[in-house]
Amino acid sequence: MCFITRSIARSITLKSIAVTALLACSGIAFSHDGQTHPSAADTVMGEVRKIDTENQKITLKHAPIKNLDMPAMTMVFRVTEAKQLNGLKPGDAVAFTADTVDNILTVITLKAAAAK
Ligand SMILES: [Cu+2]
Repeated sequence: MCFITRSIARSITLKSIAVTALLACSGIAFSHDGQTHPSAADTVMGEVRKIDTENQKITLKHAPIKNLDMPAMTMVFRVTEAKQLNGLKPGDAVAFTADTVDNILTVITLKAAAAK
């Protein structure tokens, strides 16, 4: 959409129209804050390795995380709420979404999944 608007703007000699069109484009571009937001489509399969309820942390062996551009690995994530860890134990299969929150890799949604 932006591309077409810019092409039209370039072909029009009236500068004000071109500027208006470019501003409209910027508005569209900046309406997104540039951060990645996990959606249901970004759900990642993982296996619980360690639970640290006190520090709201979980160690997960996870499949590639597309929205974070991260390959499969085992790593520690923060959870947004300690209660997300309720009922989980090492060895459990989980389905989760993760994102960077305040520069910390954080599990956003987390639920037990059927074992593979
Ligand atoms: Cu990782």
